[in-house]
Amino acid sequence: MTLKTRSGDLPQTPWVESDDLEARLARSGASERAKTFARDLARDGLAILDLGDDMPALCDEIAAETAGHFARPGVTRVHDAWRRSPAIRALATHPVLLECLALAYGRAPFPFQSLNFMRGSQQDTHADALHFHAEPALFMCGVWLALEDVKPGAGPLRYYPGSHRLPVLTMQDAGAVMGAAPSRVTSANYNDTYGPAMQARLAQGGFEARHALLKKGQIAVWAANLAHGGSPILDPGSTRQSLVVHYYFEDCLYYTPMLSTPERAYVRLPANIATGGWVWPRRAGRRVPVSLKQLAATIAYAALRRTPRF
Ligand SMILES: O=C(O)CCC(=O)C(=O)O
Repeated sequence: MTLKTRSGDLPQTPWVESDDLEARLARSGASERAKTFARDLARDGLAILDLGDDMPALCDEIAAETAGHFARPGVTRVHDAWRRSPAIRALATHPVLLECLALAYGRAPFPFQSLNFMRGSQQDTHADALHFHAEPALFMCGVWLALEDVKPGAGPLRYYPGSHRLPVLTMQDAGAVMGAAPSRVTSANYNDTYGPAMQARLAQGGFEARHALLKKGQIAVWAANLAHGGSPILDPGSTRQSLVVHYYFEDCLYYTPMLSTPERAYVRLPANIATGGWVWPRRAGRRVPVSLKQLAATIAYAALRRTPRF
């Protein structure tokens, strides 16, 4: 399968979000597995992928390479362990996964951050499009890997099939009063506004929750605007080891909607896990300026993540 790489030729809407997905698939020459993946993602906003017999061993490597983080008291979630975990980088850059994402979106994907969980996250229902979004819209997705079989009482990933087709919900849509400065966003105005507004939309649309009871080594990919979160942990002693990798796509403007106002996007300079460098945000093929403050914060964060912490 080939992708057009000249910026003017790139799709403005991910193929899975467009009406002519089938025509694209027919012309693609992609594998049946990749086509099924793209159709599932288009229909439900979440698709499950099996990458083969090597996956359980890769899961064990990821668990071993990140175990030290979780040995520290109270740590259940680790950001960006990929910088010191070859196994996370191997998963994030798996050629079949990248092929499937490229087919589904029509642009080349790149993994930009990782999160490891020891237990269920119990995270409130949200769409990633509030936290990481792009211009053109919806060129972002999440990849979730089960590092062990997920048990029903361990707080499985919960998602609402079809909810990715709803309009993107912003903090402003949810009724949050936002100032010009990013620091005005608080967990209180997030919890008081975004969470209830999301629940109201799902109830109004009649969306029903489904739980991703994946086997060790299986992957779920969700669309940027899919409503999802972590369900309650019913078995207090349970683990639910998992890895999330977030992806952006080439030649977009990357920003954090939660810290943006309608007048000013909080532009991001995402890492590229495949290269260890950064990907400059672009609009219509042209670089978009990133503030010195943002540049310094990005470099400082990356340096900190390289430091051995266990
Ligand atoms: O793993 C989970 O329980 C939820 C993860 C999640 O919502 C996210 O990474 O956006």
